[in-house]
Amino acid sequence: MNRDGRAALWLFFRTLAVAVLMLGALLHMAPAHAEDGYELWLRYHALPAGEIQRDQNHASQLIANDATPTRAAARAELLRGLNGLLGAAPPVSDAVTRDGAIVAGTPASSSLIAQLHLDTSKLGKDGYVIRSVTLNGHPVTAIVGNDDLGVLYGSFHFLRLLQTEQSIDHLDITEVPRIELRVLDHWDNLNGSVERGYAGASIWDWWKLPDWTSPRYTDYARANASIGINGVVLNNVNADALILTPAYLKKVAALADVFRPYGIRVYLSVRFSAPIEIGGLKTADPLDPAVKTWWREKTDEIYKLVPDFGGFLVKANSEGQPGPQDYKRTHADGANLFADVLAPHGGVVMWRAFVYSQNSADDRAKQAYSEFKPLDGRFHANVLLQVKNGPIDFQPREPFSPLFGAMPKTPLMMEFQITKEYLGFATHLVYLGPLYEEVLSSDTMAKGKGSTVAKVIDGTLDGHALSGIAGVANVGTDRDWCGSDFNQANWYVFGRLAWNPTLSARAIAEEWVRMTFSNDIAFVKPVVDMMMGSREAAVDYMTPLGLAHLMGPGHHYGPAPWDKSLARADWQPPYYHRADHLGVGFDRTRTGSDAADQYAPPIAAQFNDVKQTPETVLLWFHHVPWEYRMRSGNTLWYELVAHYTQGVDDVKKMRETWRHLDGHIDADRYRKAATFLAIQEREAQWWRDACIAYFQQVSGLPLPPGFAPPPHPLSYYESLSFHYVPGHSSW
Ligand code: BDP
Repeated sequence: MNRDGRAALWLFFRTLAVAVLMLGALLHMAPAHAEDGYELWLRYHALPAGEIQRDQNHASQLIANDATPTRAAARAELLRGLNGLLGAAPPVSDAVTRDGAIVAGTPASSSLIAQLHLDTSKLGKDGYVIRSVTLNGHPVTAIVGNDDLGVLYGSFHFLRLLQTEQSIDHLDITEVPRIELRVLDHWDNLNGSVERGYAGASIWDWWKLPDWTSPRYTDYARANASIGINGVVLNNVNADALILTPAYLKKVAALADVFRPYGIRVYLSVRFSAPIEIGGLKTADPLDPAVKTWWREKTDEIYKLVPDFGGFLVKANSEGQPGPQDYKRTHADGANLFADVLAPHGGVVMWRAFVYSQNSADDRAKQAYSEFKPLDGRFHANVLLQVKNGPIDFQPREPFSPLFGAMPKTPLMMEFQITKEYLGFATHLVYLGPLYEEVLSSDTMAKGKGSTVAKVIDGTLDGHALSGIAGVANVGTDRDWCGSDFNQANWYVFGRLAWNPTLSARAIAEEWVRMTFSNDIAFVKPVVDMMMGSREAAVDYMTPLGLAHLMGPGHHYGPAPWDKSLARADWQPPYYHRADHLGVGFDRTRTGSDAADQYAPPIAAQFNDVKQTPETVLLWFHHVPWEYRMRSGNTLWYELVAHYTQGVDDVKKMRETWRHLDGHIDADRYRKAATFLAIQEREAQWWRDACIAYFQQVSGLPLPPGFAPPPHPLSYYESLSFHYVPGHSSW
């Protein structure tokens, strides 16, 4: 090739390179992907110009060393957040040379922070201070932890202030979590399915682990750390013993390595009979020396791979799972077996109180209390008893479990469900903040007035140092993580309440809306109102006035108050509603199952008396005649129909609210929520119509005037059947 030819070729390649660079720059400027919800509430999009100007005065430089993985994570998050929110990340430096610097660290790791002489001794491992101070003659914002993790949590808090357009002048914030173990329970199976999961498959790609650790695991850890979640149970409570085999433990260790910088410990659900299934033993008797040795060695093996392993979660003698009672031992014997092998390593046992037996004729709502209350004081120090919020099973509304307040010698851990197994799956917009708040603020009266469930579980009522709260995760492989953008709010509110169970569900909803969608008050206000009303709407169109467990058999989709197809009586809706031509509801008073007397005397007195029982749980505790006069003066039958109808009307209003908000946010997320609300309205209507058709047939009463009759006969609703319902593939 001659000189001209070479020059032409060079010119061609140079032009090509420039074009590629320009295209690259253009692509870089465009959002990496559509608004698909992947960013969750950590959506660091540019703030309005005025806010940027204001905040930039407090972000002129960043002094934060990255000498440990956790501090590196904090620094990276601050840079990422500031870059996104303010359009540019501040320069990182070692010294404060300008007004408006951000200084993040611990007294031990930063001489600048040490100069502040803050008392960090009460912050523990997780607490932090964010304060506007003067350093080297410059006004700066200090984000201070006693430990690296506090710095990370404080960094997320600081970014949240920016995201929600709070003032960051004159900050003086001190935060210490009230509950020690703040855990997400994944009901994920090793085959990739998720029990009661409605957001795709399990995010754990067991097959490719330990070699491949998806970047998604890091984003998951960031999301958890941003709301203070510090523990993750990786696998389903209906556990597969294989998780304890060496091959899987290596995979578990790889996940633990990803989570460690974010302060997240891993835990495993274990199968009680694992010594038989993978250990070659003939028994899993908790008092058998060989069984004890097996668990000791297995636990030691786990800690070699995962030195900060959190411990075990155990579902035993519940719904067919093996347990200590198979060997005529107690739940305490079973829990203590694990406690003893975990104790030398600092691990804990989270032993579930969700037990009920098909052999017991007693009211299912009473069984957990009957089983565990007598064992109070028999558990070793590192056992937490994990109790579902209600006495039965994550229903749209239940009274709080009578175990709260009844076992003062045992740390009780709350178990909430974040995934909406009983609340319309992924597509119904049901914000669970009000449900969690209602339970946490319930007064057990165990030690007089003010003995709230929150105080039981944060350990303050009975003076327990160990405290915990768990939420059954709603996370899967869907791009939006949770099956819908609004479901993300349930993950968020769980974490925020786990940090501080006295926060308000409304305030948390507002934070979340601002971070996830928009700070525009014309959007924030109606959306927060809609979220706050959504749980009551679902209660109304599914199970009003204290009804429970009316859903379809096994898969739990849709209404089926008539269904008797499952073998166990206590899996059949009629067991729960007890409707007959005289009335409806489960008599749990002294004339019935006497479950009400499991509560502290003042509460028991209230629940035993039909007149004093809140109407929200009326039919939970009483079998009430259809013609019974409610507080409104209307009959029970009228109120039941009215509530069902109200639920549907509320969803219609939610759709209307959303319709008016078109244009306030990106089209993709707007459209998805709009479509899901349409599904919700259709299904709410179906719940209402099917339940009214059923109860009308049982009561023999005409529909009260003014209410639309169900469009189909009862036989139509009864004939509907569903296949491949999500969340129900594994058993
Ligand atoms: C029920 C679920 C079932 C769980 C069980 C549990 O339907 O899938 O295994 O709770 O919590 O609500 O163990």
